[in-house]
Amino acid sequence: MENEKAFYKRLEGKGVTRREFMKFCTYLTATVGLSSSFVPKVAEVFASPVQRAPVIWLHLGECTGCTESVLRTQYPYMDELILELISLEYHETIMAAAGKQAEEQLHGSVKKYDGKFICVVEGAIATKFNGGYGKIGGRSFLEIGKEVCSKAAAVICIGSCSSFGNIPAAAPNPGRYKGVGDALGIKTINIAGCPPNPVNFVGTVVNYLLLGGLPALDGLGRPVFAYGKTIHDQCPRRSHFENDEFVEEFGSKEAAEGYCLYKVGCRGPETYNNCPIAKYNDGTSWPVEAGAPCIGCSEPDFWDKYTPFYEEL
Ligand code: FSX
Ligand code: SF4
Ligand code: F3S
Repeated sequence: MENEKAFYKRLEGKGVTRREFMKFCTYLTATVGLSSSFVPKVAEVFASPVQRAPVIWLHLGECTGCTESVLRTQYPYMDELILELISLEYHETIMAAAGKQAEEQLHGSVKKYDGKFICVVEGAIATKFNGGYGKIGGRSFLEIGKEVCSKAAAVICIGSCSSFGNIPAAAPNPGRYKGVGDALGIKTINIAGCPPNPVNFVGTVVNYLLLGGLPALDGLGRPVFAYGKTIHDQCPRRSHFENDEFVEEFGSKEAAEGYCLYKVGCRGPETYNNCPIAKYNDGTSWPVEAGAPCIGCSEPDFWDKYTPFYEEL
């Protein structure tokens, strides 16, 4: 109770009312596919957590867009996410330590939380020449991944690079980059997308803390609550598709009228993600709503498979 009071006070100090926070919890509960009776329990996970899961976040072959995406989680603010929900032990983009000190922090936290931490991996792993195409502090991504992931309670791949290889693995792929599961031969939870929606990451962690386990996954390791349906099946432009009302050119009258983007390359019919429902930037918009076709960023090999973009395949 005391903890809870202190939590709401901290939120207030950041200009977030209890009502706004509850609104976020309702959105999060619905996104992870739980009934509304779970809303108070989801709020409790943030407000008075029984345990804060230790998290070690690795950056391998990637662009840091996934971290940028998570940093834009409006509720909970990133510092709340770090301090209230998880105990972030290592994260190169936002940690103060650098160089030798950072290396020590990584080794120290792996040792301290052996078998108990969640390893979040951002980025793919180079496998050619024993991993020689990607290194940090003299050690290859392959070596770091093997060591850290083997000691984790669970490995969450954030983004399509760690999930499936993605852009680092796009042809001709000289470093023979692969997704983490593939490179290390392990099972991972894949929060696909380039970048993924932060709510799907937060939802997966909340599911873990609330229900003591991981959410149901599809055949590609993606949580079904987020990747169970295609973009096309949830798209507000779907009636235009059915009525043969297509945009043939960007900037046209049809584009202004919000017609279907299939003929300008929309891959929504074969892409599994919850963008039309969850949206980005705190529910502001998503590619198709902004007039851009879906380029299939949450599907394996999307870069090779779906280019050239903006053309009907
Ligand atoms: Fe990959 Fe994430 Fe795309 Fe970038 O790091 S999923 S290139 S948005 O940032 O890994
Ligand atoms: Fe399907 Fe894309 Fe058309 Fe939406 S815009 S209906 S996802 S093809
Ligand atoms: Fe990616 Fe398509 Fe959503 S490009 S962000 S899956 S609309």
